[in-house]
Amino acid sequence: MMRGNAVMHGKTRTRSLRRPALLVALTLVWATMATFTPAATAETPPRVGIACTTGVGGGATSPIFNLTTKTGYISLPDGNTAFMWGYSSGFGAFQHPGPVLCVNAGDTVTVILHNTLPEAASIVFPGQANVLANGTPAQPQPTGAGAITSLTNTAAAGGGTITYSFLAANPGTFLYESGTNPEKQVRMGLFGALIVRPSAVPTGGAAGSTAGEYAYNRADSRFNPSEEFMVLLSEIDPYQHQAVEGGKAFNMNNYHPRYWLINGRGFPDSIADNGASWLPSQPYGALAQVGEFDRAAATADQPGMARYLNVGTEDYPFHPHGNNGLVVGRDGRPLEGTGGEDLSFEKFAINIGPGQTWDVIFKWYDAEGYDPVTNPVPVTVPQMANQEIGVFYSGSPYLGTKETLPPGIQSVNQCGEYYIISHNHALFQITSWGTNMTGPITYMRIDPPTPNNCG
Ligand SMILES: [Cu+2]
Repeated sequence: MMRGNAVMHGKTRTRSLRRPALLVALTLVWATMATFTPAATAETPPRVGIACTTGVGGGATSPIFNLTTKTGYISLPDGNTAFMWGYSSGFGAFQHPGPVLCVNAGDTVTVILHNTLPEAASIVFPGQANVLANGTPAQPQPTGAGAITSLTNTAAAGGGTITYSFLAANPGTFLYESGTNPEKQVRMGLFGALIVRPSAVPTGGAAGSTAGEYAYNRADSRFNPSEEFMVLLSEIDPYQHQAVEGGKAFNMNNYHPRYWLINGRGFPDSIADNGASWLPSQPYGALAQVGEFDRAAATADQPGMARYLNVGTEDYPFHPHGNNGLVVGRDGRPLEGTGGEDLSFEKFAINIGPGQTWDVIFKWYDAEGYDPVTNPVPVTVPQMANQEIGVFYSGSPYLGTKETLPPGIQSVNQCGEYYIISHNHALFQITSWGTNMTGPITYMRIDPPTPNNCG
């Protein structure tokens, strides 16, 4: 499988992935790795896409979030589990990663941290200026001997509380994470995403549009809010987690990640719905489900949007197959010149470094307009008997078309939709302690134009 993967990657760099024939190959090969069955019931959060947690109290522009540190376990693709620390939403059960905090630019955000851990803990908000802790400027905590114990003020062990507040001045995608022993606490799971949306439609924005349709205060950062996705990348060294669970010291010189996750899940759990019942502490799926972009309706149809975050210690060369993306922002700042010039750029692989965030707008459209009658695929599609058929394959290379599959073949394809893999391109990072083709892998699912039978 590793060899096949490498071969396929050679092709992805030199050939258009909009070609259904290649899609067939991708779907067939990759989909055979999964045995996932989509959940049948809708969840309160959106079934796919970003599941925001919004603040309560404090008024419309002063959201308040309560976060509580908790311990718990997550499921990993090789059948293992990992002991974790996490920020829970409110006073709720342990979850990994922490809740996705969604606010608007101009909001005064209050985050109250309740710490149940056996050591002091904290939160830093990279990208936010003038953070207050209990009403005074947050600052590193000195030992008095020339060292610091924390990058910011802490909540004491075993029940301490601290209140952070800041003005969310700029739209963008940000991390929040522990500033206390981060080499331990962040690795253990004390992190999450903070999304700041524009407070108003940007100058030059489309009539009838809303502020939430824009990534930044730029009219050219518009996207379809129903096609907004999070790609939060992280890593786990199970020996570190075992040591913490047992109350033992861990020598960071021995740190060696063995698991890599996307939104706190490995593949194939990564493509399960938000709130999937068998992942009670891993609420966030990573399936990017989009419709075919309608190029004929450019003023009405908007692209999708993926917010990438790297909370690990290594570069993650993540890349969605299928198309280039347009990088419109990094680290919570729009890519623009001092005069507001558009400095966005197209990119295939999203080479995201530790601590970075990237905002990427993307489209998928059937560039060749393949049609079984008027414009058939110009290669011979192998007979069914010569195909290795994955569980996501529709039986046809044509979007929106389903064909009868051979007896005994189980298919979860609903309506002739396509699935394109999106994954970390560092192949050692898409493993789970040696179990290959797991880790930070997900799919982009492309639904045929409406009306369709996707249900
Ligand atoms: Cu790839």
